Amino acid sequence: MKKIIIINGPNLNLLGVREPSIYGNQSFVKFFETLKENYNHVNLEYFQSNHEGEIIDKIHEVGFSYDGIVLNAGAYTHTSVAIGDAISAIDTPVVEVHISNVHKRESFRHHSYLAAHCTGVICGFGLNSYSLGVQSFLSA
Ligand code: CA2
Repeated sequence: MKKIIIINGPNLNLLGVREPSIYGNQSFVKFFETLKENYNHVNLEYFQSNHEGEIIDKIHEVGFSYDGIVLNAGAYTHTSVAIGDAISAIDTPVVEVHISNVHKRESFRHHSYLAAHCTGVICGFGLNSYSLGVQSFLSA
């Protein structure tokens, strides 16, 4: 069974609670339950942190044994050289995902410090971006 982890960064614990017009009205925990049912042939895990160092620690922890990381680093995507370095230091492939289409938004969201180290980037499909991210590791 493939081992895949979804890692969410800062503020994504507020999904479904605030800003539903951008991020929808479903909590991630609820969405994750459904995702696990739909992908019951996959060992799927979920981790969320608001702290850059904790995200890096998790990437190091799983990055030599898991089959894939679906990473929404939130705003750290646009600021964190350190998370980019962590991705390039591990063996496990990483797919960068975003709920919103970052290219339709402010210009500071157009640049990613992570994308160059990732297998690919998926954005703009709402929570379905995560399903597409998981799917990408299964068809690979
Ligand atoms: O679209 C995405 O998934 C983002 O990664 C979300 C980040 C944003 O900084 C990126 O540019 C794009 C922000 C996550 C904030 O999540 C919230 C969820 C509910 C309420 C408020 C914030």
